[in-house]
Amino acid sequence: MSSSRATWWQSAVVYQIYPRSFCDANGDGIGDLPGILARLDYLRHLGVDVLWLSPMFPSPQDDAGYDISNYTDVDPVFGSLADFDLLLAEVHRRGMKLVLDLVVNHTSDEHPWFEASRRGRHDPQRDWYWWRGPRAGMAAGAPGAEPTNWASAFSGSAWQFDEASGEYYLHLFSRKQPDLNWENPQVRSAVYRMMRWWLDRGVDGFRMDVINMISKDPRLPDGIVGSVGSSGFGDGSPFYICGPRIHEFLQEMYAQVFAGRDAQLLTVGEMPGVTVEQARLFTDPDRHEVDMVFQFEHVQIDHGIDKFHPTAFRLVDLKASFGRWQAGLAEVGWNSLYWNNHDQPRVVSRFGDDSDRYRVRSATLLGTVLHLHRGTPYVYQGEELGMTNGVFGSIADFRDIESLNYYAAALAGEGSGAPQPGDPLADETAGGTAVTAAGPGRQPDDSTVLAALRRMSRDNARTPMQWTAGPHAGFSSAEPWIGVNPNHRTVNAEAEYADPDSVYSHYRRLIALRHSHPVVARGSFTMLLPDHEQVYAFLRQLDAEQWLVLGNFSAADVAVPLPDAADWASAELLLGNYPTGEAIGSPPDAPAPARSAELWLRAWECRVYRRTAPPA
Ligand code: TEU
Ligand code: CA
Repeated sequence: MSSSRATWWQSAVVYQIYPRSFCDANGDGIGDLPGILARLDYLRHLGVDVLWLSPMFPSPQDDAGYDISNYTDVDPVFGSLADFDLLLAEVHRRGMKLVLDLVVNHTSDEHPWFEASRRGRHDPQRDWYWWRGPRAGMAAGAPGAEPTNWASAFSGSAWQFDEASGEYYLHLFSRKQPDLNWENPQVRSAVYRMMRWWLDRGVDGFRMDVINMISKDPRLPDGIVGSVGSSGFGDGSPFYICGPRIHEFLQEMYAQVFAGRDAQLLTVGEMPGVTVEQARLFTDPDRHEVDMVFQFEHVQIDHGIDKFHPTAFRLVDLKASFGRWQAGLAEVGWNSLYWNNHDQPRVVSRFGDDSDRYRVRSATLLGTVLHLHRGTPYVYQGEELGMTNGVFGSIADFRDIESLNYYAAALAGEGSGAPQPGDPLADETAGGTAVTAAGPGRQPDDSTVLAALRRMSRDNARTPMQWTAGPHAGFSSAEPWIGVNPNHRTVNAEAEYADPDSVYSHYRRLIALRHSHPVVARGSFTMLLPDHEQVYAFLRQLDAEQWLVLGNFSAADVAVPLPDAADWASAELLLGNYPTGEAIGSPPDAPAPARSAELWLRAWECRVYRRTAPPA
């Protein structure tokens, strides 16, 4: 976070751990801190530099820990502070770092701060949250009397009526996640005190949850109706995404928490809806706000009216987005690079091909293309194994509040759950006839909504880590809190660890490339063939060293129409994802058209070439 040493994280790779699903050491079916401790050598061997721990703080677990009731302790389900201190010491002893999840846009409604605030209108901590009376001219508690028409991210209104005080409190996420009022300086200093407490304990930084939502427009205007799916609610995001005081708050946080600390720290802000221009301001090191942000463009590229109305994925759209972010933060600021986290479906199932034939190829292709962009890569647990989306039979198999609320709202005909005309999922489940696509208000049959959840639910990321082919995938000795993917019999760490052609071994090679070749961390980025529907191609260059990264996002052979293809075809091949033994260019079967080209790629193939840049 400080000037000259700011670059350490430019050649680092971060590994995200979702404690509930990583490794269960005490046999209660829920992952825990001693389980993470038991797997540190696996992570060290993978080569990652920083571990990001999703929340392990005391929480009623309404939103799987992102609803915190005590910021300076560990939830007993995950262990104790002593377990945490031992884990931190062992992470550091292995030369890695550990960053925590900072969830301060909201607390749990069981946090003492909120319990005080809801005691009554005159409680000294009332103003620590957003309380408002009913909409003018409306009776408190009456439908539509909410102070604004904003939707919650988890379906329904963003306001909860409190009978006792006759007022409403704001919750952009679940009812049990009331938003903190950052306009109140006491709130801010309480948060900074807590952050310093963890840094003093040796933590190496923070991933900051929806941190660009902490500044709201205090006028709390209504949002435009009809842009939040068809829920009838208004889109309040223009009034809380990157709000009026966001830069002031982040600079104050830097001054109060990070300034003057000589530890090599990392901060990454999760920022739904952030633009390239805003990200340049947030990540400009001279502005002392955050080191990097998580932007959402590429993980919303297949969203229709909402994430549960997914549309077909188009490579040119993905390249357009990545190309803009690479160019936009080339001179100032810095990109994070991620396909997966605990909120996104598994990328190999989403943008790749998770069939047995192409799972390994497409998983290694996706990893290669992402990791060789300019920015700091994040690996989400199981991504390094090519784990796929889960298997969910009925709604009973889901656990995620966003999915369960969406299902309930959809079946009640509320919100945008109701299938829309031409909605691919409606067609898919109704055997192609759009009979169920009857528009808003009509009860969809649950198979339509279930199909949407199977594809996009966050639970796809939260199935237990697959350590072995054995019972419960070696995650636990007991029945896990959420179903294990049956493909753990073949897709597991034990099988992949020593297999040179596994996804795991390929990720090790990718991470080693970033550690050993400065061009990966610091080289310039140039997108090639932006309009090609199948090929992802780009150059990285540092001084005279030039790398070409190629990826075929399809199962069909493809020629790579580059002007200097012949030269590249004879350049040094640094990395590929086809068995090293199989020579390129000697096709076993009848030549396909593509194969006559100087440079062509097989199904889901990726290649990385290196040469000395030809004189300009
Ligand atoms: O996620 C914020 C966020 O943008 C997601 O909730 C997103 O809206 C949703 O997943 C898209 O479907 C952060 C955390 O990563 C998430 O797990 C929490 O649920 C949320 O904040 C509230 O803390
Ligand atoms: Ca456990």
